[in-house]
Amino acid sequence: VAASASAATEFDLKAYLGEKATAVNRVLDASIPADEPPAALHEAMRYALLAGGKRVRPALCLAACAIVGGREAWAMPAAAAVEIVHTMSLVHDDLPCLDDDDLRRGKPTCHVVYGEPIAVLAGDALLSLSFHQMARVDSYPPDVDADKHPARVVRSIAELARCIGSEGLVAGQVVDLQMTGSAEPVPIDRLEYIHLHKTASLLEASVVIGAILGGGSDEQIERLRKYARSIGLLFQVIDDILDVTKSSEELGKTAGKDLDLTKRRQHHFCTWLIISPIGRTEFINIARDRNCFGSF
Ligand code: GRG
Repeated sequence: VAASASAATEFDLKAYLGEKATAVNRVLDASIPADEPPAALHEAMRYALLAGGKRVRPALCLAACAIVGGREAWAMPAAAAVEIVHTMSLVHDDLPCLDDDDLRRGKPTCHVVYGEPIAVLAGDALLSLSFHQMARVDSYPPDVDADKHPARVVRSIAELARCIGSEGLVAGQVVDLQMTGSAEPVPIDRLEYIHLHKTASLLEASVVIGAILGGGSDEQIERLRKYARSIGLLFQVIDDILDVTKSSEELGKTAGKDLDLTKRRQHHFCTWLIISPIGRTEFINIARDRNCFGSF
């Protein structure tokens, strides 16, 4: 117990994420041709995909694969795929018709650099690329179980498609959009729906796919799904808190956008109080300075 406790405290998350990001970035870099036509499209795709980002979803995918006893290489194409989907969702989210943002990952957004039509199409092509990346047989590592791996890949593709479609990520974005125009308070269950779909469902897919490709049992997969949904929810709550407590320079994107809805702010504030006493004073002071509480 002592040995495992000390191993647990010695785990360096930052180093782990850095190591996985480097490995995934290599695959991402190789996934889009740098100099094949149509140049503008490929340039825009590479610009969005290789612009940075923490690569949390691929790291979760690889970790889930390893935790059920698989080799990380078995999940590497899928790890790249979930990051590609995430990136395309950011490209589309930043468009003038949605969030209309001009800063992402510390750089001008895709549509600011390449124009709106190319940014839309780059997002489309990235979505297609993500499934290609997972499905192509030449991406299968040589040491996979040839009998079981193809079925695991198909199951993973179905999982990803479900988690990002009209029952997942896109659904969350639509409900978020509908709430944005509303003057009514956002009920907490509606807010949770948005977070679970818009953010948690891709994290869920990342973890579940990693576990499937690692050869996890159904029980292991479902337990990891539960874990992923929980951290997905927490991830979005923290993301919203950082939106208030950090500057645009620190975030690499426009700060203060997500808390613009007065009523939604109140829920975020309550959630913050519930989940984390750390930095509470700092949060309150900053939020008060920026007049974030509205009628709270
Ligand atoms: C997926 C088919 C399909 C369409 C996209 C526009 C849209 C539909 C969805 C928007 C989803 C969205 C922007 C969710 C926000 C999720 C979130 C918390 C992003 C920040 O993630 P980080 O912190 O960012 O991992 P980095 O830049 O580090 O990757």
